[in-house]
Amino acid sequence: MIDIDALRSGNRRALGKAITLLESTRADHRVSAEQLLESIMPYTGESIRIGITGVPGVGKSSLIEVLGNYVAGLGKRVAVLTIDPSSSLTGGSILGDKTRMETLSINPSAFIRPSPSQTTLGGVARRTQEAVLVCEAAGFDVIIVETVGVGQSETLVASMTDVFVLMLLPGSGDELQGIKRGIMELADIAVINKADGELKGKATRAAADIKHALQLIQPRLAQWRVPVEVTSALENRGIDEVWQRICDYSDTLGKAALLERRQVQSRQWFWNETRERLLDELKSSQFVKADFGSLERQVMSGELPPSIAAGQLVTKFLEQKK
Ligand SMILES: Nc1nc2c(ncn2[C@@H]2O[C@H](COP(=O)(O)OP(=O)(O)OP(=O)(O)O)[C@@H](O)[C@H]2O)c(=O)[nH]1
Ligand SMILES: [Mg+2]
Repeated sequence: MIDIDALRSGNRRALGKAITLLESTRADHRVSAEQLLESIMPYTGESIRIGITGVPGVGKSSLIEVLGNYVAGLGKRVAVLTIDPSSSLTGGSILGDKTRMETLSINPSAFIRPSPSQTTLGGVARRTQEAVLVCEAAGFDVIIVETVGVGQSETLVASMTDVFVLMLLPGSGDELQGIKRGIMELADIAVINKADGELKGKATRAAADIKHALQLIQPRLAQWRVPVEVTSALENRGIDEVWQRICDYSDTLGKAALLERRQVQSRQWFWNETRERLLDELKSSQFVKADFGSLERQVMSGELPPSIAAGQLVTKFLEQKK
C-alpha cells in the first residue's frame, strides 16, 4: 500500500513506490494504482509540465541536470521522467549513462525516474502520464519529461506537457533539414546546445538559420514567436535564459489557455485509454482467440480485405458480450 500522506508530503521513497505500482502489469496492482490515482486527483495540476526532445546525444540529460539544479536553486522542486522509445523495442536504453544525472539526483529538491520497460511505446507513455500526476500530488512544481527525438515519442510527450523544448546541435542548414517538419511544429522553444569550444561560432550561425526556418512554421500558440536559445550544458551557460523563456511561455499561454490545453489532452488520453483497454479485452478473449490466426492469414493472402476481417472479429467479440 502507498502511504498517501507520505506521498503528499513529498517523500521520495513513497513517490518511487507509487510510480512502481503504476508501472506494474499485475491486475491487482492495477486496481491499487487506480485507487491511488483517484485519491490524488484533487492534488494534481499545479506544476509546469515541460517536454524536452532532441536527437540522441544532443545533451538533453546534461541540460536537464543543470536546468534542474538551477530551478531547484530558485526554491522549486523538480521531477524528471524519461520516455525511452528504445525500451519498447529492445528493453534497452538509448538514453545513455547521463540519464542518472548524478548531481541532480543527489539534490534534495529533485526526483529522477528513468523510463519503465514496457512492451509498447504507448504503454510507456501511459504510465509516464500517470507518473506526472503522482509527482504533482507529491508537491513537485516543475516536471520535465525527456524523450529522444527519433519517432513518435515526441508527439506523445507534447501531448502530456504544457511547453515543448526542442534541442538542436550546432549544425548547418543541411542538418536542419534532417529534422522533421512535424517536430519543428511542436516546438515552443528551440535550444542549440554545445555552444562551447570550437562549436561556439557554429552555434550562433545555427541559431540564425533556425530562427529563419521557424519563421516559415506556424507556432502552436498564435501570439508566440518561438525563441532560439544558445546553451552550453557543459559550461552551464544560457540556462537561466532557457528557464526565463519557459516562464515567458507559460505567462503568454495564460491560465485559461493552459486549462483548455490540458482539457483537450485529457480527452485525448481518455480515448487512447479506451482504445487500449478494448484492444486488451479483445486480445485476451478466449472466445475470439482462435480467429486471430485464420483472419490474419486470410488478410495476408489477400483473400479478405482487412476492414472486413476487422469487422468480423469485432462482431464476434461483441456477440460473446451480449
Ligand atoms: N561540449 C559539450 N558537450 C556536451 C554538452 N552537453 C552534453 N554534452 C555531452 O554530450 C554527450 C551526450 O550528452 P547527454 O546529456 O547524454 O545527451 P542526451 O541528449 O541526453 O542523449 P540521449 O539521452 O542518449 O539521447 C555527453 O558526452 C555530454 O557530456 C555541451 O553543452 N557541450
Ligand atoms: Mg539523455
